Amino acid sequence: MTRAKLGSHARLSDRIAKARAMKPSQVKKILGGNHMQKLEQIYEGKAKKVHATEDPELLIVAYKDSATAFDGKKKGEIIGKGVINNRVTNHLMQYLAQHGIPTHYVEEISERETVVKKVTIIPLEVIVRNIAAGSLSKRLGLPEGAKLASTVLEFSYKDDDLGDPLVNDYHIAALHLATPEELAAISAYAFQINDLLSAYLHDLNIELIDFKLEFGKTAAGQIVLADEISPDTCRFWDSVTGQKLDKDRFRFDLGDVENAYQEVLHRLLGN
Ligand code: ADP
Ligand code: AIR
Ligand code: ASP
Repeated sequence: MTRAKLGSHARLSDRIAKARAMKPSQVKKILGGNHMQKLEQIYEGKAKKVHATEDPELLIVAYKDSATAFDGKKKGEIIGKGVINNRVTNHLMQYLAQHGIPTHYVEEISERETVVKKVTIIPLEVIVRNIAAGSLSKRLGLPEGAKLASTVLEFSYKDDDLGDPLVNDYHIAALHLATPEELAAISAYAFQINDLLSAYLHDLNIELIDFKLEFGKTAAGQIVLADEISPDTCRFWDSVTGQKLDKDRFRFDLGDVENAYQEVLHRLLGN
């Protein structure tokens, strides 16, 4: 059997396994090769559009090239970003799923579009930091690049109008943003994701400096990793040169933005 044949068989069995976990209507669509129909747009955010599908439990997210920073105050475009962030996110979500992290990922249906499980987003930005940078450096006067003695976990209330303010466990409880049980599960997943991604990326000569996650609750009540994991939502530094391979190049006008995103895709997927 040729390599190409083996590859296509592997992909088919993956799809069958995925379909087995689904409802009959979903199985039919996936095995039949008919991708989920994109219905009306239900939301347009700063980086993605979200569409309904004929299945009330599934959505299609479509990644845009638009880029924003500083709560939308800085706006621009990073050509090809939508394609790269879609592919990078899906690759990393599948890696995490293989290592026991539940995610919203279902199926990539085009270079910019992915079917995901519809969740109720927990309105928290879950931020994990290994090295001081960005707002942590500013807030605590730590030089960018300073190694933190232990991993820092932060939560911000996801609200652009308020500037995504930092909140702690007490705010989260008082505002009913998440229950203590949900917060414990989210925190445990965040540390596990940090360990898995840091090790995986280190082998590709990428240092995972910090990143932002979002979690949501499925119709069945399961907490899953949602949204995206990409150069828009992580700080990636080249392990050897220290070069920034992420959205800081756009935020601070460092140039070579498209190349940096392309380089991350290349290291992860070889193309
Ligand atoms: P923003 O809303 O911050 O501008 P995006 O442009 O990335 O961000 O829009 C995507 C939106 O979809 C975000 O608000 C995100 O919380 C939400 N989202 C991500 N994954 C899911 C999901 N599986 N189900 C429902 N909403 C999701
Ligand atoms: N982040 C936070 N809000 C939106 C995003 N994308 C990510 C940044 C960075 C981390 O969270 O991309 O990787 C910490 O950001 P900051 O600005 O708080 O230092
Ligand atoms: N994603 C946020 C924004 O678009 C924060 C950032 O990435 O700097 O403003």
